[in-house]
Amino acid sequence: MQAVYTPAHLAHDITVETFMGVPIPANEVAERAEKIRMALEADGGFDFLGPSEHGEDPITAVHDPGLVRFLEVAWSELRRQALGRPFLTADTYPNRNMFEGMSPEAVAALVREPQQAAGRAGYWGLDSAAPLVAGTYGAARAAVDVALTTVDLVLGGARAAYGLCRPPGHHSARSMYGGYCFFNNAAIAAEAIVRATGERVAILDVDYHHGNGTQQIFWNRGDVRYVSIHADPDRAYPYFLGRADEVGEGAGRGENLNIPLRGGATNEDYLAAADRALEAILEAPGSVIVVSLGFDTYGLDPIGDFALTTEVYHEVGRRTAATGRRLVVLQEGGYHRPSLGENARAWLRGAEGRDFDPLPSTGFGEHGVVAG
Ligand code: SP5
Ligand code: ZN
Repeated sequence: MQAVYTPAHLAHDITVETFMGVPIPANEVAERAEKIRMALEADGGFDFLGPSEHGEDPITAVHDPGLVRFLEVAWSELRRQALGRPFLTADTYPNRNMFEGMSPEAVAALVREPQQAAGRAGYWGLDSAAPLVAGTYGAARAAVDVALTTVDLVLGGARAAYGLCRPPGHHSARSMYGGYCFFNNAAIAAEAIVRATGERVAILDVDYHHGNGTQQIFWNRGDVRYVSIHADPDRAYPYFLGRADEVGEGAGRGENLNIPLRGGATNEDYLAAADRALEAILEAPGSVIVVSLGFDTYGLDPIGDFALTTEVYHEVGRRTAATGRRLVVLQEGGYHRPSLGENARAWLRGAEGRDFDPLPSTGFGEHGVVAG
């Protein structure tokens, strides 16, 4: 299988994030993508290529140009304020209750993007856990190019191709970044496929978290079906979207399927959910599935609470490919670094109909090899 990768992600070199106001070691670190690259290289069955530049138009096809401009200048704006911060997060977010009693028209007319970086980050941002550093914009642009190059491979005839996107994308909405995500790589890819083929596209999101950004972007669209398996937002980020009764509106009514799972969800629970998800995808026409691939569903993931093991990734990859649709597989989350490479290898080998044997040389170190 062809895999698209660029070292440009290394410039998004974050070390610290904040969780409930407290600095903690960052989860979404550069080592994640390097672990995956090294495991796929060791496998020998993956051909790597770099992304080609696709410019800004495919980004503004799904994102507000104001978000793009903010992300481009946010770091220099912060520098101008000379606060000496290692990364940018917001001071104040516009909680919707700030505007209670005001009409939507009044809010649109009166509420504006502020000038200072701490306010602008609140205007465009979802949460305080998505640190922005000097190299973030370049890395996020490169991740979009990785996604679009993966699309090119599949539209050029590949049955499946993998884009090692970093930073990830699925929490990023039309006019909002957050959740370690800046541009929505999967949504940009899906939109590019719709525009290139005129076909309907399905997105299968198997990251542990609900892809609120992807859901928002296609909420009222009849041409992109979004299907997501994730932790119930009653207990997990992004908390305010991801419930089963969110089905889309207008032309998009019935095109959004959320499958929230309980804490401790097992391989068996997961495969049942995956079958439901794939069935829903096959109910609508189309020849391509964009997969938002996350491994934060893994049993040892530091921010997830599912109980999955490596072999379920091989099986979900296999079942997804068995739909007969072509696959644009794009990396989202997954934060247990010792297992990321093996889990990616398992999923992608499954998607190619190949068997999976764990590589002893990439066992899980101090955690021991986790048996299925
Ligand atoms: C792409 C992706 O997976 N984004 C995830 C964003 C999650 N942001 C909130 C992280 C909260 C970290 N919580 C640590 C508590 C561990 N019990
Ligand atoms: Zn996630």
